[in-house]
Amino acid sequence: MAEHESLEFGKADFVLLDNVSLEEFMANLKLRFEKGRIYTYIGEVVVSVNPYRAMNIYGRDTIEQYKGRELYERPPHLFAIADAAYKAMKRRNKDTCIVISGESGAGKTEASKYIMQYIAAITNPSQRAEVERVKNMLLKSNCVLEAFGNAKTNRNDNSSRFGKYMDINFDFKGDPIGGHINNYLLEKSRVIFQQEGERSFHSFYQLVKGAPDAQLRSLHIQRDPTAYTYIKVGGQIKSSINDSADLKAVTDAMKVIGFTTEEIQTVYKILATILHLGNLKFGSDGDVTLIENSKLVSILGDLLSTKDENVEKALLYRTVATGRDVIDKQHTHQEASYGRDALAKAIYERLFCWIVGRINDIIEVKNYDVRVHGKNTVIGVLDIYGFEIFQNNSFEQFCINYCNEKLQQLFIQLVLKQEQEEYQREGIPWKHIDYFNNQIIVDLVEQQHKGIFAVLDEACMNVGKVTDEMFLQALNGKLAKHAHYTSRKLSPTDKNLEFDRDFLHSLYSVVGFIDKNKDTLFQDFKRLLYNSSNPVLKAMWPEGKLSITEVTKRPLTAATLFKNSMISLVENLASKEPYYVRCIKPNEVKSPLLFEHERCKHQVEYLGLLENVRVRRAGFANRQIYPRFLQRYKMISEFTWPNHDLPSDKEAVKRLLQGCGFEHDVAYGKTKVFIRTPRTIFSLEEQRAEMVKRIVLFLQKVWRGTL
Ligand code: AOV
Ligand code: MG
Repeated sequence: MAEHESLEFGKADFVLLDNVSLEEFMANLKLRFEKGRIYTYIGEVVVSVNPYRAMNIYGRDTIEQYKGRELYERPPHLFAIADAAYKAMKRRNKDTCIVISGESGAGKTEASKYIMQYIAAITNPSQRAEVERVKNMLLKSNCVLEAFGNAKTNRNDNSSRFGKYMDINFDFKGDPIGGHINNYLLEKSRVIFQQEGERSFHSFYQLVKGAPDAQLRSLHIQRDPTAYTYIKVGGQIKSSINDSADLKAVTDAMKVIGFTTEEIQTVYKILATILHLGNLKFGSDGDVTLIENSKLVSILGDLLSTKDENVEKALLYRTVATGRDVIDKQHTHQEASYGRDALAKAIYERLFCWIVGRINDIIEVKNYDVRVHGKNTVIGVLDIYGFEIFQNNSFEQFCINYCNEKLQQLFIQLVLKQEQEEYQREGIPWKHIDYFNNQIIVDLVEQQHKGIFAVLDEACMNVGKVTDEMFLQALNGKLAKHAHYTSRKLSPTDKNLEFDRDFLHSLYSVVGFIDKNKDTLFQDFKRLLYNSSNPVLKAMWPEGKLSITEVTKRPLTAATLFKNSMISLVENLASKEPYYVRCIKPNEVKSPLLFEHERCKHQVEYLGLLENVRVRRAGFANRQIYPRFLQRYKMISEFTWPNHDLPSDKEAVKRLLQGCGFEHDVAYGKTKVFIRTPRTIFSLEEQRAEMVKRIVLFLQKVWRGTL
């Protein structure tokens, strides 16, 4: 129960609802949104509704209000969760994590930034320079990663097109001393293609619109984004974002983090390379494939610090080993275009991973001796791409949505697990609760041999031409009987994977699945980049060192890599004490006023929020450690006010609750009192408010001398 919250703003915690029904849940959510209360609890979970307007609730004064407080003492807020995760980490030496989920545009990335700002603000009271430096770099890294990893989509103007998990390391004093970022599957297909109304990654527009003239000249780039095929496919160059101002912020952030001038220049050369690649056209002369605009070849040679003829050769030929012979095989027109696009995607992805790697090199914990300084603990913050469904959904949406389903699975498992463990720890009996376990959906995708990814990998492994249709046919054969797979019959125009449950809520076109999963990049390109005389570029492509005859091992497919990274992410999260933020997107039109009932209801359902409330209520709605409980309510009992003389705080709490007639509604754990129904909390709060009023009146009279 939060302080200063009146019922005019609805219930601050969904466990306090009179009846746990979807209608009541929605009514409370709506009321709070309309009253500008965007956060509501379910126990220790924060439900957040995107306000789509600037809120004056993240400033220094608000931070001070939440610092060191317990969850129920203040109105629900992200800061309270951040503080809870921080306190658990500091007091109990536990690694914790904050998992932020919700669909695309629901407010995850914004939430993760506020959480990081909060942690930065409450730590390092002694202003140690080294800690300040680390904090600054952690905060600045967001700006760089967003420039290269976010883009305007039809659902969100600043949509994360990669998953991000950031560990912040703390020393024994609870001050940040470093961090580490894991990034997950960047949606690299966006480099060459965007759906209508969308943009490529912000970084390209920032460069073209914001770079100084001299820099653009040296990159042979015109100040006109529409001149570049790759970044104009979506027809949406403008956005609500100020690209040129952002370029400055990003470049400054890179400098602060510690990127060298040479590294920053190389980053922009790579962006320019991609823009030029997109304009490269192939033609044919009889059987011979040609580059039509050969001027671009020398620009590419210049940008990549390599000879023009090497660039041309890598674009038009492929070196193949046949037995002992090595021959140059010319690409067809189609192969050359495929190779060019694959190169553009690969160098952008590699650039992105390299940027993350460089940030990690710089922010990793250094000179920390556990023997001297004690255990270094971690808070992890997960901000992943949210669930999304577009008109046309492909391999990327399939991976993104699988990832969301996996996190949902973890949520269900951990929230229950956490409850059960707490009851066990405190010595209180626990009654098992049934819940929908979506493991069956996760298995459908990731199971060995039988899952969709396994079938896809098998199709990709086949020598000879395997088409997307053949893959779909194989799926239909293997999964026809699966309860949640309802793929349509094959027809030339209908190449869809279909599922009946919410996450996979929709249709995915299998077109491109095979290609995207194989993710082939001709070796010739790797060698080209490795042989660049630009050392930064060379360092990004170490595998180009291998000669043609040495390259034999088949690389893992995109789906397998993603699946493995998701499995290890989930293992990592499960090993920490989790805190959850569940974000809801109130409408499709980014309006601060509109609460679209059906949309919100749908999200509440697939996030399993009602189940969450039920689980929480089936046990105990509220729990507090004894000293805290006394501190708050001691004035309502003569046995405890102003101080008690009982042997322990636990005994004092018992006495207080007996006196109020709540004995039947509570259980006494080892360190905490557990209160079953919200009504009891209400009543305690009312009595407290009444007593506080009386005490204030009494004191006023004393001061005025009228007593
Ligand atoms: P997402 O991270 O959940 O989507 P964002 O955090 O990018 O969503 O939020 C989308 C937009 O909503 C932001 O750019 C803001 O304009 C607005 N917004 C979100 N939270 C707040 C807030 N607390 N206060 C004010 N405005 C907010 V995605 O990355 O697409 O899954 O993949
Ligand atoms: Mg995001």
